[in-house]
Amino acid sequence: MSISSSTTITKSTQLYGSSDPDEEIAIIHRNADATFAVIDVDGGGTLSKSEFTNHLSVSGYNIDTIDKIFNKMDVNKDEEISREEFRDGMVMLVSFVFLCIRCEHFLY
Ligand SMILES: [Ca+2]
Ligand SMILES: [Ca+2]
Repeated sequence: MSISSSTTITKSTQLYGSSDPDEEIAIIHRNADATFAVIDVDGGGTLSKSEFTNHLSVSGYNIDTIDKIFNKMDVNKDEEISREEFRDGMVMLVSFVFLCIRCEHFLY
């Protein structure tokens, strides 16, 4: 777990009704692991670009967006997303979405 992602979570409040940021991250990691297992069709323990693309295109994302998400998550640029990379990516994503929801509350 990187320091920056735990800091982001601490600033946002109570994502899943828990007041403990570590618990929230643990919940995100559990959800990430479950999603990871679904995407990892060959069970190899990493997500290839085709596994990732197949999963997200079914969810309605276009190829450009999928490419950008993949490249963001693939921190070490080995063209595969490891479980750790996926977990960090999900923490980033959930924090980002949550901040957007707060922005909307702020704006309207
Ligand atoms: Ca795989
Ligand atoms: Ca990687």
